[in-house]
Amino acid sequence: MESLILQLHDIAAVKFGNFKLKSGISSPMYIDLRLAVSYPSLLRQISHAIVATLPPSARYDVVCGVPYTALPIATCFSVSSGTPMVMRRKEVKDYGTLKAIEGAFERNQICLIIEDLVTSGASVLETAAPLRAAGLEVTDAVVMIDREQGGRENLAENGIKLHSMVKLSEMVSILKKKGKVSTESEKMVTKFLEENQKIPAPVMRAPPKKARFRLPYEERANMVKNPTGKKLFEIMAQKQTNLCVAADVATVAELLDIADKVGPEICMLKTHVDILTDFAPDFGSKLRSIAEKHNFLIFEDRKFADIGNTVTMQYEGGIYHILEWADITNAHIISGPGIVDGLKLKGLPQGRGLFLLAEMSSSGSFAKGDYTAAAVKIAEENSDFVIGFISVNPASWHGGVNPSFIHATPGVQMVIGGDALGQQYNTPNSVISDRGSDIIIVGRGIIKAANPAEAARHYRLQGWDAYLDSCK
Ligand code: 5BU
Repeated sequence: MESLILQLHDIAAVKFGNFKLKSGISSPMYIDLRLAVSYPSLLRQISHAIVATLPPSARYDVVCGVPYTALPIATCFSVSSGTPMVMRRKEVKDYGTLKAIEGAFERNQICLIIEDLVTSGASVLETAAPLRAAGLEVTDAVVMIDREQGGRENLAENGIKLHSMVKLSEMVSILKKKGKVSTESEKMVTKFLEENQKIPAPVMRAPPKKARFRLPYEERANMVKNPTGKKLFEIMAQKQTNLCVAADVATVAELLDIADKVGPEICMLKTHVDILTDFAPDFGSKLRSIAEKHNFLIFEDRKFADIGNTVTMQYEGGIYHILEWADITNAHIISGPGIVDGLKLKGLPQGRGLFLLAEMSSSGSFAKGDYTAAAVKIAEENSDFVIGFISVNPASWHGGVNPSFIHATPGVQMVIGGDALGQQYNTPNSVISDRGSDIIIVGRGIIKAANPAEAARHYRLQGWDAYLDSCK
């Protein structure tokens, strides 16, 4: 132990002076164990010392280091003790697997947390929360240095027993004994420890809400005021589909062909009418007759974004007359709630519905946080017309989701990935089951498939299975 502490002092991982800590308080001593990564033999000694610190009664199946400083220490411990390791992501990615904990483990296994230094215990608790949310049990944490500032007590209150290799006061006396610290510095550290005995316990973050136990679509149909929203839920339940195909093709003939082929599998067909090279005034009636034949709704992904007065004209007029043939359209809220008032003025008398863009699937989208919350507020205030949202991870929204709104999510393919222009893909299961959405919107995954009808069937089955699973 003495030799380890002296080595830490030699590499300047332990310093005396006047330092400002993360918590804001000034400390006469600073410990930076990140430096240890550059000294393999020291790292090895640390990991051995940690094993020796644990009482023989300590039980654990896996080990997890608190990122980042304790990661190499935990790795070293794992390798030398043969204990499997898991890793906690500091920031859970918006996309991809959305795993907070990486590695192979099973529910109810016990995870030992390894940390370099404990002050209030906040970092250990930040790591314990996602481990516990992932189903692991956390009962013990082992730390190299206990700063004796309430960490032990705070962790005990959260059911974690702290084992420390050395206490800060012991460390200082060892260094004093070896002539590495002046009497004055030692006194300052003692005084500091007396004055800062307890840093308040951090509030433990609740585990992320799982988008489980969703109400069946048919029950939610009864909660919707808007007739189109209600109809959409009913179609989904009747046809057992939560699939919307994005028919991004260049000509009317191709669009009508796709609509007819995938029609039996879908609840909604999404169009971008302004990409058709040969739009003609009878487009709407032709598409509507296919929609009636197969019982699906038409969603024109127009993404209105202007002021209320302008969007009334864009919705009803121009060459496309979207209002005439699209059951549903959508709008950004960038211009404020007036856009919904404008669209509602035209759409509501015809029983049309509106999705608000609360989030987008593209990388770097600005539609998040307060913006998403503002979309929810506008939707709540206009629930006679707004039927739901374009969203990507409603399960992560603060305050949960209102089951009377429908969530539709683009950026769906059978494998996680993206395209060269920022689109990001998740799987049907992750969109419905993990992210709590209701409808998967699939474009190229289906329309570029050799057999779009068959591809649509696969997507429908996957989306539907995920829905059934999340109702359990
Ligand atoms: P894809 O081929 O599956 O990537 O097509 C996705 C479709 O969804 C495409 O029509 C986009 O315009 C649309 N989309 C999207 O990808 N992301 C969004 O956030 C919104 C719409 Br809103």
